[in-house]
Amino acid sequence: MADQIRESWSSLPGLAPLPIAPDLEAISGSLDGEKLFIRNELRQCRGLRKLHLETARLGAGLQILHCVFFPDPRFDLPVFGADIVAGPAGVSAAIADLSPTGAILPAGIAAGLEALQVHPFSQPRDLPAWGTIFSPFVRFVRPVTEEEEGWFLEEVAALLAEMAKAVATTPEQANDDPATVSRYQAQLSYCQQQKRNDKTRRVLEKAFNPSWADRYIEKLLFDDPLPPG
Ligand code: BLA
Repeated sequence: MADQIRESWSSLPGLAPLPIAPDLEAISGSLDGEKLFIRNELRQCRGLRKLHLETARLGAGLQILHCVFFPDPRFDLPVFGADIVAGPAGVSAAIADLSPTGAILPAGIAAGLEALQVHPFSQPRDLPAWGTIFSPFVRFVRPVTEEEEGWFLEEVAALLAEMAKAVATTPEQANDDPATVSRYQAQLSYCQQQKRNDKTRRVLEKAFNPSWADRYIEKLLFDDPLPPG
């Protein structure tokens, strides 16, 4: 899936590096006596202020893929978000969504998602209370077979394709356009809600320490967008 995401970046307009502090690019820690490695990749492009892919491995056990495309609020674009958490027993959580930065998704994107095949996963999962930020199309499952893992990858590929299409065709609006301001507010709220995920915080606090985890979450994982203008 990481390769699929990197591949999707290559088609984006004006793709450019987004500087990252060297101490955040490759991180080592330890959790329950096991080594923890985190790799962070950052890009930006026209329409998206930040493309973030994090891949993490804890010893031979836990593996995490975390990815968010944060839009530039001047563009009527959703947030692409995905998270996969896998343990020795397999993937426990696989979630992917194009989340609205307005009251609802742009009509073109909603129509595109409406037309996609919905696969009959055997173990759908319930969203946590903070999950009100996700769209009605959000996929949150525990995939239990290779077939289901393949379905999830297919659905992510479809979301990435919808996103790329929208990025290519969405015009820029002014900083002081009320729509820009409201998308900025919606992205603040997206970041706020994601920060309520105690499971992410707990893993990072245990592997590093609470103040490191807090800084990592605030500055890298879910940093607030800059006010437009
Ligand atoms: C769940 N996220 C989890 C879990 C862990 C992490 C350990 C519990 C697994 C489970 O319930 O089976 C850990 N995720 C991490 C860590 C990082 C991470 C350490 O990304 C470090 C970067 N989370 C996101 C994004 C989304 C997301 C972008 O970062 C969605 C777009 C969702 N993760 C998400 C959800 C859950 C989860 C909805 C389940 C939470 C719950 O059931 O309470």
